[in-house]
Amino acid sequence: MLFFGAGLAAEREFLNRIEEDLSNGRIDEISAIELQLQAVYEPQELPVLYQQLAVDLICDPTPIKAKAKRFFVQANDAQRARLQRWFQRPDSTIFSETIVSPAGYFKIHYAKEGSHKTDPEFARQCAAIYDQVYEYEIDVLGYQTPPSDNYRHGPEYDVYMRNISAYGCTTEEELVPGAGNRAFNGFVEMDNDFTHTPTKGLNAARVTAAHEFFHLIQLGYRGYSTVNDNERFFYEMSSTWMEDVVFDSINDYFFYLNSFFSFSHHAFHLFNGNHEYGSAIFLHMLEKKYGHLIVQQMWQELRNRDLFASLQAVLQLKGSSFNRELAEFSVWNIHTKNRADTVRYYPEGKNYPALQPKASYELSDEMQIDDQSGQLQTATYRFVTRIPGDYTVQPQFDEPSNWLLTAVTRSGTNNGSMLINSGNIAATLYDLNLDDEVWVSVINTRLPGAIYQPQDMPFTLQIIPGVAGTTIENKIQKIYPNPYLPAQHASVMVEYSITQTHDQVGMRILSANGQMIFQQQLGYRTAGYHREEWHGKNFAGDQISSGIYLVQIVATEPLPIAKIAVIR
Ligand SMILES: [Ca+2]
Ligand SMILES: [Ca+2]
Ligand SMILES: [Zn+2]
Repeated sequence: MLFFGAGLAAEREFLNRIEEDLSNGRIDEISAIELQLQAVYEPQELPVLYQQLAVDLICDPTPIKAKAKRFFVQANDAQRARLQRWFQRPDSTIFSETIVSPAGYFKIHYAKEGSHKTDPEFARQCAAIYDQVYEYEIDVLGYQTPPSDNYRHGPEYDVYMRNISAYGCTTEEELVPGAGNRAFNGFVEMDNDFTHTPTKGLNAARVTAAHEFFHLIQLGYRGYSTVNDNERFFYEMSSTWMEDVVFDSINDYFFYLNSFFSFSHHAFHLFNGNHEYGSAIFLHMLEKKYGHLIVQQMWQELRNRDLFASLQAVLQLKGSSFNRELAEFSVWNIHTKNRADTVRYYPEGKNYPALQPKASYELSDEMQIDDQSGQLQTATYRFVTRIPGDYTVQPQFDEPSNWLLTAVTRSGTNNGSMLINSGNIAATLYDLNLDDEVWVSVINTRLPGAIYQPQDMPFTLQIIPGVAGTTIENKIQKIYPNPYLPAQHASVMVEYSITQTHDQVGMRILSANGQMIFQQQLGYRTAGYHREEWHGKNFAGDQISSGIYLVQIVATEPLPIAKIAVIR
């Protein structure tokens, strides 16, 4: 059997075959999970059909185990028994040797002989590495210590050095009582020699320790079995980010970036064994803009909210929003390799691959792009100017408040200017010279549901030479449902358009006689179309009574008032 490094994304024979068999109904979800865990732990036991394939390096089966937990309930007895064995600690008669780390935080378990055999000196060095990681993530960065494992094999956190076709894995064990019923404890396994990983030896052990110990920390905030399929990527995104925070010079995460920058239209939350690691650069972007504590704040929020609500809550406190950062992410991702700007964008961006656009075009004449995108997908197009002059990019979206558009113009060594619009507002590109480059990204900001199921929505981009105006008003476009029946409707949606970008847009609800009963600061909103949610409650958090209410959006200037009827 052949093992390929994670950097060779084209060689995803094994995972691709599983995906294919799953979509054809040849195997079910539970079998797919079993096959992936088998590939990590006992590849020799795989069915012959799969053994013949080049089995990919599954970097970390932690999220596969998270998915397995969700399927426990619907598995039959035999399946459940087979899945359950991946959640048990390794056999201590095999992993019989132990070393307690110098600072006493960890106990390393390893085998003296057999297929899991570990060099005792390597195990000793790993023990010291785990202490170093603990001191950085807990003492320097300030994360809360992972919950105790209730003295299993002593008070230390347990790390098992095991021959696996992965870097490492963190397994969720027991619910910690009294922590909102979401915190868990667990244990860590990691490879016994790191000869098959792109980064080898002690450096691989270092990034793995930083990554897996951060998974243990995460479980203390929110166990991975309590999130849905579309939130699980964040565990990998943040653990991969953490590798580079603790060990800046190792850069194992570079190996995931080839795939990330080749498939730039993949959804932000895509979980395919590669993308969720590459997307760690989203957190490197946020770290550079707001400091490293922003990631910790997100984990704190995750104790009480779902993922996207947590991201939104934290970014709103910074005067930003998840949508805005998603739009800026598309701009940062253009500035890598030869286009890198380490002052304004990624500090290590010179080492990142160049983004592959979804398509490339020449700017000369009027043209139209018809395309489509699913939830949280970004479509990036590259244009090269053949006839100098001004150009207008006119987007057409059916639901304008679900879309953002960014445009970056670059000429020669000039990094150019960036523009973020939302909805059907035209982007005007002034004064392009011969061979100037323009990058336009179209971002679908609709949030996904609980299950990965992209629904493509069509859109068009018209490129028109010259400066074309778009007429847009300061106006509340639509309030729905109207009338609003609190017994039936969870909330009210307010759709509006604004002609200018504003740092602090607000929403007010007034009674029919003009008394303000509710107000919310919404933060930064771009010129264009937006949609806000109101839960039908007043300042005190009580449901309001029946009657006519006035809705007001305040941007650079107050928008004309719109009415809503509430019927209880
Ligand atoms: Ca223990
Ligand atoms: Ca680095
Ligand atoms: Zn992981």
